Amino acid sequence: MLKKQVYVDRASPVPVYYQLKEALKEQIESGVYKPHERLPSERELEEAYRISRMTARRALEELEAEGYIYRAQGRGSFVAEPKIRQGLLWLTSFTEDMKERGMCAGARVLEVRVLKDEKVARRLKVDPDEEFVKLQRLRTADGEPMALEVSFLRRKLCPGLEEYDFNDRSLYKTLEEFGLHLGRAEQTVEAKVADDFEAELLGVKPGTPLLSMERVTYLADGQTPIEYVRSLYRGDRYKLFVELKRR
Ligand code: 16G
Repeated sequence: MLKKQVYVDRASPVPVYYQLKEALKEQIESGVYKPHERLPSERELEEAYRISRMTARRALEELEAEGYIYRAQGRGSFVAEPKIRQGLLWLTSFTEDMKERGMCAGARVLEVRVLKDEKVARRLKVDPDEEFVKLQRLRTADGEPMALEVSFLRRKLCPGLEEYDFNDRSLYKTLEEFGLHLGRAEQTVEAKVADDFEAELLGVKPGTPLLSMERVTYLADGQTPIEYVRSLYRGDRYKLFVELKRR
């Protein structure tokens, strides 16, 4: 199962497990090992590189935590599907993003509620007494959990939104049906690790890296806020892409 020997430099200040991990990562990215193909076992790595079992295990454990491989009890380590590359330029919906990739977007509604929320009002710079429709969903792609999302919509702009069944309906499409045309959004991205609740819903181990995104969306006039969203995307399945131009 060892396809190509990698060079491990014992004299290097870079730990051996790290060198091995980076080398295997490179082999996965360059297609030496294809998605769902089995990787060398801990024992095979141990023998091939004359390293300790612990060193081999650590390299594989970290590759798993970073989303490059998945491990099946008693069967070994396998190459994971490549990460989904998410562009940051356009204001798109999860449904549109998935459709573009030929995947089927799905949702499991966890909570729908009408409420007031001071923090959200502050984020949207609206009256603290305003009502929001809170919508919490687990988002799936071809049935696989991808993101956990909680959105707050200004109810007075879309009264009755809470009546819709968002298990099989796009939020952005529904807003368009209300005549609310979205124009732009402000978004931040930061790193987070999955806690027990998030991990369970997303089907990952607690501690898995997540991309935490916060978005405030405005209507086509560019200044009327409509939505505040917190999205937690699986860091082992997603990477962000943005094109930069030299100033
Ligand atoms: C995306 C958006 C979220 C929006 C949702 C609508 C990010 C970080 N978040 O997940 O703000 O509410 O799409 O999706 O991109 P829908 O129209 O498929 O329901």
